[in-house]
Amino acid sequence: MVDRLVVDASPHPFAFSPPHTALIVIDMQRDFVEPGGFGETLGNDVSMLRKVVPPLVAVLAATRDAGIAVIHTREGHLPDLSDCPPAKLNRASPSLRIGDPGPRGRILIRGEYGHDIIDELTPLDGELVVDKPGKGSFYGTSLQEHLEARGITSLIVTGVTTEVCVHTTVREANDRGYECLVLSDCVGSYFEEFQRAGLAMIAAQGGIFGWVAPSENYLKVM
Ligand code: C5J
Repeated sequence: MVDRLVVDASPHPFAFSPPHTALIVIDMQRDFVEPGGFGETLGNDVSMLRKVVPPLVAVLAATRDAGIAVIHTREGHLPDLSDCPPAKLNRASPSLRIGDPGPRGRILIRGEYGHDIIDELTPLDGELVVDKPGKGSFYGTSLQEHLEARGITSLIVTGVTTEVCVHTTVREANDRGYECLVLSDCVGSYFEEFQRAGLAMIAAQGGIFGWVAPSENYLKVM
């Protein structure tokens, strides 16, 4: 594996060492991306997120071919909801709350069909799947220990949603010293304006949380 690659990115080129890098695919679960799940119950148009799937499939394939580590995350809760704070459970007026039975199983509950990752992005054996109770991928998980054990210092970030779980994860990672490149067409939001602003916030102020690039720039160097 080559030791250094450079992606044309904003606000400046992103250099990374493939053996010390992981692609993180955040919450590409049926509950967010398909009708009948958590995203839709909150009143969102889930078709907005489908557009990230084709570029993400290409990025996942190229990353696996290059031998770079792949990590998937899933947001969700234990069946007894003991890890779901009341503030999260009771917020808003969804048509179905977390834990309620929906067309794809109980909403956002581990082990249910809707909680799992969409077929196009199914994890391979050996790829880490991080189950997280929160929006960030570090809170309440062993992700940091896993990254440290493997000497991973850079993250290529993809998944949904840009302004919620992607942003929270990038901010958590940035504070822990990880360098994050967010692939702009491989992250998605239910809201066009949040997608635009969410990406702009990451690269603003000299890259205050990280770097942003379209996936074609990443694929060019793979
Ligand atoms: C949300 C997420 N939006 N994965 N979760 O509640 O972004």
